Amino acid sequence: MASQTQPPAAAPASIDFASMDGVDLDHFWMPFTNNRFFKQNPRLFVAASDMHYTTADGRQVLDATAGLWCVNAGHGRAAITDAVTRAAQTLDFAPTFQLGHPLAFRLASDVARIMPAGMDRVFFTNSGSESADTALKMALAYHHARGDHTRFRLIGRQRGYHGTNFGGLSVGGIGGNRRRFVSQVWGVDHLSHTHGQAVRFCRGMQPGNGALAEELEELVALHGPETIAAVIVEPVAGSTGVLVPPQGYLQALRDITRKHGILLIFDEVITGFGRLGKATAAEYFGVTPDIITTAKGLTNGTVPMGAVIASREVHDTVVNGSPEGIEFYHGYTYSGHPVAAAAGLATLGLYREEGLFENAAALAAHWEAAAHALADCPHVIDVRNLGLVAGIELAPRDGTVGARAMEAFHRAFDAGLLIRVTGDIIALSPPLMISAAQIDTIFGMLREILNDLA
Ligand code: PXG
Ligand code: PLP
Repeated sequence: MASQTQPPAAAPASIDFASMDGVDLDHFWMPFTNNRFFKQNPRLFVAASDMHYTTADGRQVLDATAGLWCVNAGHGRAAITDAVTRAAQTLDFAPTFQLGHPLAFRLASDVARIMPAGMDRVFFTNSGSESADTALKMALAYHHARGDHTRFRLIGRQRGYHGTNFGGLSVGGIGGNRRRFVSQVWGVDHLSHTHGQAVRFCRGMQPGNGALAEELEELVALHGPETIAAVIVEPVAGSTGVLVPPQGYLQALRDITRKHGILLIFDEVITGFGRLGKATAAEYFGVTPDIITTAKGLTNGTVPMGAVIASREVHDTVVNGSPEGIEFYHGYTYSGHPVAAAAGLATLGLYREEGLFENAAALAAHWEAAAHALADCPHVIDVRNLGLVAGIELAPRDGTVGARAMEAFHRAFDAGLLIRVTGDIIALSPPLMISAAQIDTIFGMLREILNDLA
């Protein structure tokens, strides 16, 4: 009956932020969640600091996933929370449609500074999903501004994840996310994912496989280059289980797209901001796309924000090639929100001052060795890694894909370790402030969990 009658609302000033007292689980329809299971078996965090969460029952949980791949500088960093507080007190909100405020411009400059050469025009969004849709629309606007009116096709990849809005969903390659939503963007096609003939237990990059990128030539031949606007890929696919590209693959995509006048978009929502030990995967792989999408690590997850970084060429074509007036009919109420921009400025400052990208790079070899040491554990059928990312694939239980990994997830949580699972793959991506000792703790705990798992 409690769900029928609304409880009296608490006065916000009286809320104890770290308390579950009086919390009703009924009203919040949770995203990507088995709501019925969760509400019977709630697992809740009430606080976080550096590498650890505190659970509602007062336990410490070591964060091996940087929240959801976003808390790259570690939790509760005072430099960021202080900046957020001061920004909210100074300028709670200001429009960026035909108006502006200093923080959005400052952050755009700071982002541009760490992007590949020539990529220095920054459009703000509120999430990775919005970044993906913004990038796709930017590509269409670019061709339109050039008078290339027939380029409308968008090419994604199987097992790609570009968020859940209609554009990103359409170029995305996860059947379960797409099938129920029939009205998708028209004219989309997909490349094969890069995990087809992947070498199992491969350390770092997969061996070269030019044929995979050559598939793009086949799509170009099929559809005609004059119909293709853009190709969007994650440099390393994250959500579908850490799929590391073959040597030379991204450069081959770059060469083929350039040859045919197609824009190349790297979705760096996960790989951006130090995950591979560099500011971007573009820098890590030495391949410069035309557009980069980011979110997550931009603000350390503290305030929602994303950014789409366009090359000077893409920006100038759209802005200078449009009639007088608004050049790009696109934007969000909260594009460049002052509180989010303050979080971004403080976050990028922390990355610089603490050398967090360099820390990730320095620990990558230790991380790789610790991950691959699990190769002899029961159920493990593959281990893959790059930078501070690892995927540990388990054999599925008969007939119940995902059940074994989900049990590992619950056991890990109860033992004090936060991991991510997708299907039967465990995906790990700790805050970049992690130490070698904490890496050993993560993989030591995982070994015990896997040894105990049926
Ligand atoms: N692109 C990529 C490459 C992503 O990884 C998005 C776009 C969408 O971002 P938003 O902010 O709209 O969620 C993502 C998000 C997981 C997991 O468990 C991954 C994401 C989000 C939630 C969970 O792997 N990636
Ligand atoms: N729906 C309505 C009715 C709106 O007025 C707006 C923005 O003004 C939106 C959706 C889009 O919201 P946002 O700009 O936060 O994405």
